[in-house]
Amino acid sequence: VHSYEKYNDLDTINAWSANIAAQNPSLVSLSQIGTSYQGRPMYLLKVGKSGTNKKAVFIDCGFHAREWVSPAFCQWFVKEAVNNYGRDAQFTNLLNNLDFYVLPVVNVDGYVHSWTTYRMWRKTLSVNKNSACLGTDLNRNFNAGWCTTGTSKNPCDDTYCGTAPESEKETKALADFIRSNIGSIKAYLTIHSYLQMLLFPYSYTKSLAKDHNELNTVAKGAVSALTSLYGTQYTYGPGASTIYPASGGSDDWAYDAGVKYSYTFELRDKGRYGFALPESQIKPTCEETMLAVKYIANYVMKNA
Ligand code: 0X9
Ligand code: ZN
Ligand code: ZN
Repeated sequence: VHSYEKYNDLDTINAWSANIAAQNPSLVSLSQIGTSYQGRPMYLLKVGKSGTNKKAVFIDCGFHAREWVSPAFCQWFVKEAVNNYGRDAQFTNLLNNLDFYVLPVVNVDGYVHSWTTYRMWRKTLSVNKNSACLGTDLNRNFNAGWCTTGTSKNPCDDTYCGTAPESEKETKALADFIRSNIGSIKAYLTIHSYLQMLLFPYSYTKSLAKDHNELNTVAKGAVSALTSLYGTQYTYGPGASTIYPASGGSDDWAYDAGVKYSYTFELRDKGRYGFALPESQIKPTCEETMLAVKYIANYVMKNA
């Protein structure tokens, strides 16, 4: 049975997605953007009041299988949208003026594997030629300095970049969706854990992004909104200098594809529990993260 304050398995998340769309037809719609290596559907929720020429914010969760608080946040976000529409003026305004594309679990095969077989799994589950090791790191598989730094060419490593950019079906499905909607998507938010960081391009190079100053200012505002709730400390900055240089990431790719407001969240905590964040922290983590996401969305609504 589904709960916003527990970790839900993939079947429960998929059933929840279908339900929340069916219960809120004027606000939420469900589609499928692709199919995983093992044949699982990749579902996408579109959240917003219908309108013409709306700008959109794309949010994905569950890139890395073991980062369970990430899919929990995507579910929380959709719940808050549905519950606050028509009640909270700020959220109503956001949903009237923007569409949010929410992809609750990108790495569906990996997520299932982290539930059934190995809790600390990260990658996909695709078979690698001439290797007994499975999977590619989806966040090293995008066409952004692909396989040049902070990544591995060894299929047995957790940061294996794959055989080519977008070699993974999941990467291709996500990139195809963004390319198809590049005219409307103004922000790309990808939710990971853990380390309490808000990162923006670049990670594949130490060069600063053309929009560095604006991205930094927006990050600062988003982090201060987040911290205002419970005092949770976040650091922010370009990926390469804030976390580590690493190429092939979706944030850098989306930015170079033309999505200016491109951010990676690394949610709680800073390592005490790490990926095994207790369920008691789902609610506070999601509530504080909502403030940062709404801050960015408001900025995009007014400035993009
Ligand atoms: O290394 C990653 O993919 C992310 N950290 S995680 O611990 N969740 O794996 C950080 C991604 C930052 N952005 C890029 N490297 N492009
Ligand atoms: Zn991650
Ligand atoms: Zn709330």
